[in-house]
Amino acid sequence: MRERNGAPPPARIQRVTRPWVNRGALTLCSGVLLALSGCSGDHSILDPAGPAARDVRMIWWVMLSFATVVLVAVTALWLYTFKTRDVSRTPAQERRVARRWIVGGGIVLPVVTVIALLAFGVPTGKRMLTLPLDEPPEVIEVTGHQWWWEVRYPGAPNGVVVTSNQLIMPAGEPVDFHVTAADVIHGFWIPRLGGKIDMLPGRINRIRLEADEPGVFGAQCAELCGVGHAHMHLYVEALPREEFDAWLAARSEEALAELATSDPAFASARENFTTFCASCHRVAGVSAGTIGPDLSDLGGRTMLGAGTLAMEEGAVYQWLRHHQTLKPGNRMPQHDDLDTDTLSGLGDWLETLTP
Ligand code: HEC
Ligand SMILES: [Cu+2]
Repeated sequence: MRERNGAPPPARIQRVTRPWVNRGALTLCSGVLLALSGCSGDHSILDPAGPAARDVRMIWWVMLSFATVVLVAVTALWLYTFKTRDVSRTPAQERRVARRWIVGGGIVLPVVTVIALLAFGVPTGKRMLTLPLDEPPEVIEVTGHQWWWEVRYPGAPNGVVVTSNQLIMPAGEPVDFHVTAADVIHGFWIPRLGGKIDMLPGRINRIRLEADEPGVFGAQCAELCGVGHAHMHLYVEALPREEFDAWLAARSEEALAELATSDPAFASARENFTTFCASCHRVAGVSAGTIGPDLSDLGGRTMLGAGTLAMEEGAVYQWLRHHQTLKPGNRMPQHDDLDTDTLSGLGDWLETLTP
C-alpha cells in the first residue's frame, strides 16, 4: 500500500460479522407482539361484547385497511417522483398534468374518502343515540367525581337506588346511560360495550349500550381528571334481567336501612360513623352525606376506592388506615386521630352491609 503525505495506512477494515438475528426485525416483532397483547382482555375494543362495540370494531378495521391503502398509494406516488421527467412536454401540457393531480388528489380523493368513512361511521353513531324505543330502556345515571363513580337507578320500582364504584346493568337489552360530572370533566368508557362519551359538569350526555351476555367488564375514566385519574376504575357487571331486578329490590331504602341499623353489636360503630363520617357519606337509615361515595351496600362490592383495593375481610379497615398511601391525593381526609379499635369497628360494621 502506498503511503500518502506520510500518513499511516488506513487500518484494515474488519468484516463485520452479522448477528444471527437481525436486531431491527427483532424489535419490530416484539413491538407487534406488544401491540397485539392489547387486543384481548377487559379493556379491548377488539373484543366486543355488545352491538355498539362490534360496530366500533368494524370501523376500526375499515379505517386501518383504508389507511394501509393510502399509505401504499402515497409511497407509490413518492417513488414515481423519482422517475426522470418527460422533458418533451410543453408548458401548457405541464400545467394540465399539474391540474389533474390537484383536482384528483386534492378534491376527488378526499371527497370519496370522507363519504366512504361516513357511510360506516354515521350508522354506528346512530346506534348509540338514545332514540325512542317501543319499550323504554332501563336508565342508569352515572356521575363522575374526583376520583370515584356515583351510579343511580331512577327507574327502580321501590324508589331511586344509589350505589358507587360499581355499575350493575341488565344483559341482553339496551340500556340508556345518562352521564355527567360533579367537578371536572371525566370520561365514561366501557370499551367492550362501546362508547366512549365525555362526562361534563352541568350537562347530561346520553349513550345507549347493550351487553349481549351476562359478564364482567372493565371500565376506566377516559379523561385525565387529576392526580387520582389512574385510580378511577369502574366495575361493570351485566346480570340476567331477573337477577338484576332482585339486585335492585335488595337495595331499596327500607332494605338497606334495616341492614345497617338492625345489629345491636354495631351500635358504637354507627355512633362513630355519625360523628366522623356522616358529613360525607350516606348509609341508608344512618346518614345522608353526598361528598363521598354511598356506602349503604359497601360489603357487597368487589373493590374499594374505585378499583384500588380488593374487597376482602379487613379491607375496609386497611382502606380507612392507609387510603392516602393506597390512593395518593384522594379527597377523603386521613383519620390518624382515630385509634385502631374505632377504625376496625367501623370497618367490621361496613363490611356487614351486604344486601
Ligand atoms: C371530607 C369527606 C369525608 C369524610 C369525613 C370521610 N370520607 Fe370516606 N371518602 C370520601 C371520599 C371523597 C371518598 C372517595 C375516595 C376515592 O376513592 O377517591 C371516600 C371513600 C371512602 C371509602 C371507599 C368507598 C368505596 O366506594 O370504595 C370508604 C369505605 C370510606 N370512605 C369510609 C369512611 C369512613 C368510615 C369515614 C369516617 C371515619 C369516612 N369515610 C370519612 C370522603 C370522606
Ligand atoms: Cu375521571
